[in-house]
Amino acid sequence: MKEKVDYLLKSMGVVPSSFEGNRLVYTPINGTEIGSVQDTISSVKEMLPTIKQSTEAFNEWKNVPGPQRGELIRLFAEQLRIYKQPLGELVTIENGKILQEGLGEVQEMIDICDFAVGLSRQLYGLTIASERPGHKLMETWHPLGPVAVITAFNFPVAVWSWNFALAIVCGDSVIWKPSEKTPLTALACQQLFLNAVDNFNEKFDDVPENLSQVVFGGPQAGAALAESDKIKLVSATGSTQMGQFIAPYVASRLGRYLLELGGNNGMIVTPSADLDMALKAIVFSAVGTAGQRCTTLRRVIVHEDIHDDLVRKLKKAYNTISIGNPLDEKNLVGPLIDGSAFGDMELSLSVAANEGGTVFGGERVLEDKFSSYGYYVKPAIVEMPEQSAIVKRETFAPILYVMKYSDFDDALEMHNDVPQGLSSCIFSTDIRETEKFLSTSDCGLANVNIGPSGAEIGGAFGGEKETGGGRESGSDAWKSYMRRATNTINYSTELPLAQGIKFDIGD
Ligand code: UN1
Repeated sequence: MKEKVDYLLKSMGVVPSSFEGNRLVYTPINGTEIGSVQDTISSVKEMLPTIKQSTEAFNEWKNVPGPQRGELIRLFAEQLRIYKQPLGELVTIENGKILQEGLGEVQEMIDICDFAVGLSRQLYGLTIASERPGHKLMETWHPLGPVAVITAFNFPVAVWSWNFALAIVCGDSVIWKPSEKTPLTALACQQLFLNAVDNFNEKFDDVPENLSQVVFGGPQAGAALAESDKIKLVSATGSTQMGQFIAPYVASRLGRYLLELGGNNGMIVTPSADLDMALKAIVFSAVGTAGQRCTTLRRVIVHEDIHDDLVRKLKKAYNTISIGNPLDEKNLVGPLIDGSAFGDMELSLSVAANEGGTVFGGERVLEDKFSSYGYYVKPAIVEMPEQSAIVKRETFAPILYVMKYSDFDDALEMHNDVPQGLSSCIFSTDIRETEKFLSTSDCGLANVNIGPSGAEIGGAFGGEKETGGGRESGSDAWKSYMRRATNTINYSTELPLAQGIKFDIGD
């Protein structure tokens, strides 16, 4: 597998030997080593030169016109189009998601870049009616500064690109700390970006050095970024615990953060639902990416009249899912990221059983085919008598809890009664139910007749409560990467005060 990784990296222009170091990288496919990188940062002090370089890059880049900044991202998207296949394969080998999803992740990068290119000409402000004669009131948007992007293993490249593409067109510089589990895809992205920089500089020669930097390190590297008041936005994706670790550093200096943390995404299935559609949506969103999306479906709340039928059909579908090497197109489920993820899954299933759950699936498979370090599992369905403590916790693995309801209002209440608030959905053909759901779900994403995962980039992405409140990706999420100024301009010869205040100092 290492030869394959070296080949993929080289095909994208990365020289693997130039990054080798203390941190070993393994593929979840069979647990073998596929490379290594050198930790660059383990203390605040070590981070200082990187931050200084980023500030210098920002001070130049912010003066480049928006549409020209967009051109750089257009050229980056061109690289992504050319190298979609090798980058998608590298995502699959480093992260374990099936190739269709690895390629989908690169497509998501291309989509956000295209969005950002258009945006680079649309960083609109407002003009507002002033209460004073001869005055103009407006809001203008300005580049913010160096942005730190901390990403998770499960979407190693797409989530970075949501932040990166927007930050660059907004005139910011970026320091990226990828997950310790997926540094090689980060190296590839950085190289593709540098290719785009070369192409850009042939025309404009305006891209400052260090506009994009990648740092490797553990939680201390994240903390070092979060602590620095030179970092104007810390955008972090990962578990709620990670957010609880990073946010206080930023909060204590009253800095700005954008968090996209844990989800515990639910689906309500009502008696009027198209069950075949619901079934397909459940399977994709519960077992896709081996249950390791922040948008993965984790809870189904189904009406008692259709519960048994749905569970029977679900079990049948689960029995036919092909699990195995994610590079093999026939498989729909690849491995978990590592042994610790499998340990969490096992623990949650045993707690669920103690809390009255009936567990179907969840066992480890293919141990003999791959090495003992390839953690393949049969996705689990757990019928729960009620929404107990374990159901309210996010386990980053393919565990689907199924619960019954009889009264729709109780189902809505149960749906919201978890600490997380990322994504949600309802399957129903009754407009009264669907509209009530949309106005009641307390999640950042609420869908009708579609699963909770697999959002398009056009909408704002993120959630409430423990999910962290941030919004990334499309819509007006770009505003997080800019500084807003309200401007009042007096073009009259008088100096009237707002609120009609008289303050006459005489002649
Ligand atoms: C994540 O898991 O952190 O909506 C992001 C989705 C993907 C992004 C998931 N577009 O499932």
